[in-house]
Amino acid sequence: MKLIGNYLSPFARRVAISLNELGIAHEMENVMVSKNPEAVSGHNPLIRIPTLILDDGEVLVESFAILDAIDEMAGAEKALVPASGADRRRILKITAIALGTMDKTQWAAYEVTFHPAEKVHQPWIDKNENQACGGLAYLNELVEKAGDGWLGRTDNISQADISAVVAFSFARKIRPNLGVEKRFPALAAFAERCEARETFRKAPVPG
Ligand SMILES: N[C@@H](CCC(=O)N[C@@H](CS)C(=O)NCC(=O)O)C(=O)O
Repeated sequence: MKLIGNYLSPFARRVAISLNELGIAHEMENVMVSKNPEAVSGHNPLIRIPTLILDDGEVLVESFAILDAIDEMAGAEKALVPASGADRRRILKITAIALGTMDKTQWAAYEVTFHPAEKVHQPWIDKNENQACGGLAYLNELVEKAGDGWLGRTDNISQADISAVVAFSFARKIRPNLGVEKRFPALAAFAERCEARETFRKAPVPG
């Protein structure tokens, strides 16, 4: 299968890391949508990444839907989100907060990327950054409670851990003004632990 995206995109990166954790072989087609929309437009009408092309040509879009599909392909034993019950709800909630954190971080960055300087609205950036920090604070507190364990209280890494770390590493990279390492030290340490895994190192945030 082929993943269209890039590792700066937290949405594409969480899919790539999840594929690695699930042991699903894939090839990465490195695409920056803003520079090369044609690489995506033929597959995804929204012209967004991640877009996953399966070996039989079927195309999957939207990271949450892709993650759900690859969990199903890997089977219940390996799946990164449990199939049912309180464990599933807990992990989906943490994952949703991590995903919202990615959204808010990206929107703060897009305000500058897609507007000329005189049209940038600083209160909108502040609002989004504040919400992103709310998400990171929640995740930081969970890490403190989890101690040496995983965020969703699972035996092995789950989607909650992957998405939380990807959200943190993305915010650290594209909003250096927020100083997230100092503000959320437990999450920073947890991210360092996860980023050292081979599955994360194979999908590195670009330098
Ligand atoms: N909710 C989507 C968000 C995907 C997304 O926003 N991707 C960005 C890259 S980080 C993109 O393709 N942006 C291009 C655009 O929306 O014009 C997901 O989780 O897959």
